[in-house]
Amino acid sequence: MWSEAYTSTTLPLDRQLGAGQVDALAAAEQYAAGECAPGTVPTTGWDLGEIEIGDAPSTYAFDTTLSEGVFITATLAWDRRIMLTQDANGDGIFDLRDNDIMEAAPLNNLDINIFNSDDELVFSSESTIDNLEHLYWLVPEEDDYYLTVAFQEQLDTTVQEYTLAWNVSDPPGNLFHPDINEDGLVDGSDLSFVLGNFGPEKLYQDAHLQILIDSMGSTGGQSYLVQSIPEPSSCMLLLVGLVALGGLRWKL
Ligand SMILES: [Ca+2]
Ligand SMILES: [Ca+2]
Ligand SMILES: [Ca+2]
Ligand SMILES: [Ca+2]
Repeated sequence: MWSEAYTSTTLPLDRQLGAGQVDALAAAEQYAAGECAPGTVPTTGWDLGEIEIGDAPSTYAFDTTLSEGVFITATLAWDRRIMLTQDANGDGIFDLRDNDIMEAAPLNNLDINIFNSDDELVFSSESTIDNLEHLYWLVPEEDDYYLTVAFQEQLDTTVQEYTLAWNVSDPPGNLFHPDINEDGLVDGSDLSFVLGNFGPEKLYQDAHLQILIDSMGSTGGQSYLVQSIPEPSSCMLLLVGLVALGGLRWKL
């Protein structure tokens, strides 16, 4: 699907699709993992839930011990209420030609927190101004972790519906073995193969070339993890869909 932002030099983000790129397969896998109520949850899942001001935070505890080096991704989103405050013809509908006015309610403030098995806060996403929280966190040591959704500050309704999506994943990237032809020596033949498939959209980029140059003359027995940039779009796409399904509450 092409985004109008893709061909425009003056529109940075698409009005519907944001960055204009989504990993639809990852979003489908995230959605297929299913809705989970607070409590013990699998390492991939989501919840359309609600929390009332004064409630204890909603807790989502992973059903397995997480290894050092994996990543926790979590995204939390909730609606902003929009009110029609000036309605010239009184039809309850926003009419541009009548100069009707819509105003946004202030945003309740929800946060995501991550705790370890000693109930110590180890990471969080705690924006004070957005109706979105997102975190991507490298687990520093093996432990049993849990996420919470906290109703931090009430600025609108006393009950706030939200959507939380999470997953636990291996480090991004792939393993690169510099002795490409597997003849037991990293040399010019490996280098020429990399250079022949080098560049944007090609098999090898700067990181591969650097590893190969650093390994020249070695037996090339080692593999290296080549990092790629994390992509939060699957959680984001899911949340956009779920918030829409949950029903935007337009108070007219
Ligand atoms: Ca639910
Ligand atoms: Ca109107
Ligand atoms: Ca917040
Ligand atoms: Ca070789």
